[in-house]
Amino acid sequence: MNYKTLTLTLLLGLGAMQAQAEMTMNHEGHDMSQMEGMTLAEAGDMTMTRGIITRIDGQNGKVGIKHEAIANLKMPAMTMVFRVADPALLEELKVGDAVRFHAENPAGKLTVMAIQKQ
Ligand SMILES: [Cu+2]
Repeated sequence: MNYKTLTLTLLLGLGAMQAQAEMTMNHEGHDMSQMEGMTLAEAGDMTMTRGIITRIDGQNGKVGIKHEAIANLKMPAMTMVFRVADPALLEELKVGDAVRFHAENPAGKLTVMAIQKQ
């Protein structure tokens, strides 16, 4: 076995292991996706997405955002309502504001963790 073949074999082996790990995770359901989210947050993944505020409901801790694609959630661009981690995040904002925000999906509830005016 020459060096190139060995490298290729190793890469294929890694790919198979990764695919297997992903399949295992899919079987775990919600608990696992929650843990994944926490791991990403701990790793400092604060992917910011741009959007426009369409609705503010401070009392219920909700905000409507017309958002661009959210890379860390693999979500396409759309207009939707998010929960906010802390209603205080909405204090400085009003409908029509252009913002940058970071959203996560703990326990299947899409939540804005951080938001700021652009
Ligand atoms: Cu969305």
